[in-house]
Amino acid sequence: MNKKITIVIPCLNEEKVIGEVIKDSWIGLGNDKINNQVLIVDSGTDDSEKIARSLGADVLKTPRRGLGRAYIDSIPHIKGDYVVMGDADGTYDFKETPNFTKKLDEGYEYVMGTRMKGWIEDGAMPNLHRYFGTPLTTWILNKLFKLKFSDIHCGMRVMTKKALEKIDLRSKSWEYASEMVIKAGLLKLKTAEVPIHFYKDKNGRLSHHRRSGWFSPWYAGWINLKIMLLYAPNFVFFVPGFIALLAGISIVTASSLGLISNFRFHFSLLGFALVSIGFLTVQLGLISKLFSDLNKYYQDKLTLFISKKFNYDRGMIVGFSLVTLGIILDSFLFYHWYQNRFTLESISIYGIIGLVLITLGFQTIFFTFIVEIFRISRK
Ligand SMILES: Nc1nc2c(ncn2[C@@H]2O[C@H](COP(=O)(O)OP(=O)(O)OP(=O)(O)O)[C@@H](O)[C@H]2O)c(=O)[nH]1
Ligand SMILES: [Mg+2]
Repeated sequence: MNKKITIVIPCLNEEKVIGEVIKDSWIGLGNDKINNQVLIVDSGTDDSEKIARSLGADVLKTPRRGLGRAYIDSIPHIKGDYVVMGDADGTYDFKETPNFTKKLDEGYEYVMGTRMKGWIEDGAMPNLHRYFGTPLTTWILNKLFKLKFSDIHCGMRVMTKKALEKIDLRSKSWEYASEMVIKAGLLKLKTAEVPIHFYKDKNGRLSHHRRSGWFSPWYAGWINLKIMLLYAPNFVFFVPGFIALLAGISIVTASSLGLISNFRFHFSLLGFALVSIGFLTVQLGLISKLFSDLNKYYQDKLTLFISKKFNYDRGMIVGFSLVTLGIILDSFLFYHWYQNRFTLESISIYGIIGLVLITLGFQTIFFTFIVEIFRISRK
């Protein structure tokens, strides 16, 4: 049996163009108004709603809270098994819908349109977006999540309703674009790309970015990068955390073995700072993976090990042991200083190692506490 299709179109004061867009949508849906649906998510104040209803579209009125939020609002009102997403501005051509739904029939779950591999009308995309913003942010996302998309900002994208529900969109604004692609990757959905035509704004219509001023696309890029980093805890926490930790341990060890003779004190301080920053960063990364939404997507060995083996008693034992060991090491130094009439003639590397251990110990104690606070707060 043929799948039912819903085309979801967020709309913010698009009365100049929405009529044509809805007519094209029905063509893309084979004019089957019984099984299919065109759903306009309208947050505007102009005549878009009236035009949409007169052309047989369903209209959901929602407050103006951003493009991502408009899509989130639409989800309970989608009747189709397949969902087509796109703008109300006539820059995408919904007559191309069958090229996408064909892919879903073949078993794909999430299909991105791509303007980069398709056709872009002259003047449809500013050069800055076409040759800088879009390729750069697409490249970063692909690198961070090991994906191979060519146009992550393409507004035309098609997926199964199940895939959309699994993606569980959270972004309120333009960054929804990246979030969907990232989660399609993290959830290992079967993905594909379809080249599309991309048209310039019709006469008289001004894109919302242009209505909001020159800063708007830069801000869109900034929040898209933010969402990429929020879903990349390995890159943000673990890689820098472990590098700092290893570098710090190596420097402190090299200083204490006498392998570093010049600026020994400064190197020891550097090592101390790196160890403590690195350890803290890894701990924050673990907390993000254990107790946030990231837990759904990141079930690696270290996280599983900590969630199974780490508990309050063990954390406290390790933490207090490190602190005690550190205090013992530092008390030798203290004693020496006391005996020597409150002067020290050279730098004590053991004193520095002692401080490192005390710091790591206290960090472990507070990490243990925060983990228990999160555990007890969860039902
Ligand atoms: N419901 C709703 N729709 C919105 C909102 N903000 C933008 N839209 C719609 O989202 C679609 C995309 O907006 P555009 O202004 O074309 O932005 P864009 O296509 O991402 O950016 P350009 O590349 O400059 O065209 C349009 O159909 C808008 O009407 C909102 O807060 N609520
Ligand atoms: Mg547009």
